Amino acid sequence: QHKFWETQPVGQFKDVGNSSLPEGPIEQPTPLSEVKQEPYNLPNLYEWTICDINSDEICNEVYVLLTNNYVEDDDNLFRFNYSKEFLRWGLRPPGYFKSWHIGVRVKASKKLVAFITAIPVKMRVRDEVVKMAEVNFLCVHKKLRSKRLAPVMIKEVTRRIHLENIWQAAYTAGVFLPTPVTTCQYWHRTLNPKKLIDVGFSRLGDRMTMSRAIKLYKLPNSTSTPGLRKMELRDVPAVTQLLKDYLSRFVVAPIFDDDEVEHWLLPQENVIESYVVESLESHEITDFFSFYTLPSSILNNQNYSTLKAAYTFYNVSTNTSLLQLIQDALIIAKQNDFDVFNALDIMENEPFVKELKFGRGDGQLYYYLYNYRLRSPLKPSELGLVML
Ligand code: NHW
Ligand code: EN5
Repeated sequence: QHKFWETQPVGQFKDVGNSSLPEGPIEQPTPLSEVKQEPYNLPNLYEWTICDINSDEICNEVYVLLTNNYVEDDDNLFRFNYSKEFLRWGLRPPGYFKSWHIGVRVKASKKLVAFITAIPVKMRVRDEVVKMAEVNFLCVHKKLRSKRLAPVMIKEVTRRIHLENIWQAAYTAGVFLPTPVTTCQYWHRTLNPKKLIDVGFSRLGDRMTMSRAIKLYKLPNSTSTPGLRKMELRDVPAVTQLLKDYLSRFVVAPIFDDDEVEHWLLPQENVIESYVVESLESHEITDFFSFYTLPSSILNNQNYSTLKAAYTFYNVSTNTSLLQLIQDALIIAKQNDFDVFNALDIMENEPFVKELKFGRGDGQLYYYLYNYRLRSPLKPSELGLVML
């Protein structure tokens, strides 16, 4: 059934519900000298390459591969269209390894036909802090699918992660594999109803007309939270502290230091936006929200070629209700011409998606850990991790 995944140190379907198995690593690390020193073999026509994302030319090759071959929705109407600046942001956090940006080229033509990446992250699972990799952007060109290239790529990224003495990983996928840590639901807040309906992203339900939809999703012209402003470099220590305290509530969550908060949250146009609430009296930072920009290509539409989507990232509320913060995020996203604002039902997101007129998506996102067993699956609300 899962000829590859059955061989890997992940929770197996046969063990689901067996709460007698211990929590923690499934297999122990081996001495680094015993990690395979040479790359795995690829089929003869192909070769490994390190994709130096700092190079404009190579970054563009990766961008083109993903733009044409990365994740689509169930009906193949949309395909994620990560921008080059976004890829640079997502792939170069503090301490990143360039050897973890792995490509496959056709030997003869040098055409880039497959890609997989990992970045380092400090993850907390209950009381244990574990150095992990986050694996993402696995992509095989459409013409090379179903040839068992993906397992080779996964083994190769695993080997390079092991060479850095890291033995656990986290990853997400829209497909169901052995065995999810949790299953999350996508929710979508319509900002531009006319376009979403025109491109098939959403439909007018029964007894809903276009003018009623436009009215239903209308938002105030300006934000309501006093002291709300864009995050600046000087806010980094306060935001790190808020995030540290907040993420400690979840069963699985990353641990970010100041450098990581600066990298992941400092605003970058068309990549990541963060807003803080600065108390008008004490000038303390009491709350913040953030969202990233991830457009999708619209496949086969006469009028539109891209859907501009915002995805909620990390939010912390202490003085301002989360509901009001996200309402302000929606207003800012609307002002910035986003068509839709997306969220998963992780962390404390479920109540606000229900209150703020998000609609349930047709996609789910499964979260996985590699070489780390949990006694039982988590609820989405026990998860404090967002992956790009
Ligand atoms: S999820 C997005 C993945 N990418 C896409 O969906 C893009 C469009 N699709 C493709 O490019 C975010 C291909 O269909 C891909 C599969 C490349 C997906 N995760 O080569 P074969 C991520 O990037 C298994 C894991 O013939 P293909 C996360 C499948 O179950 N496994 O298929 C990535 C089967 O194994 P099985 C996946 O269609 C996490 C085998 O691949 C998978 O030509 C990676 C078939 O291979 C997926 N999304 O190529 C794991 N999709 O056992 C990291 C399929 O069932 C693990 N498969 O026979 C951690 C490693 C690090 C550890 C460190 C200690
Ligand atoms: C890992 N980092 O399926 C990446 N998206 O719901 C891998 N649906 O956009 C993650 N099918 O429901 C892969 N509109 C998993 C995600 C793959 C992409 C995907 C879903 C998530 C999505 C949209 C469009 C569906 C188009 C037809 C959707 C309905 C929204 C509607 C708004 C108004 C109120 C009712 C709901």
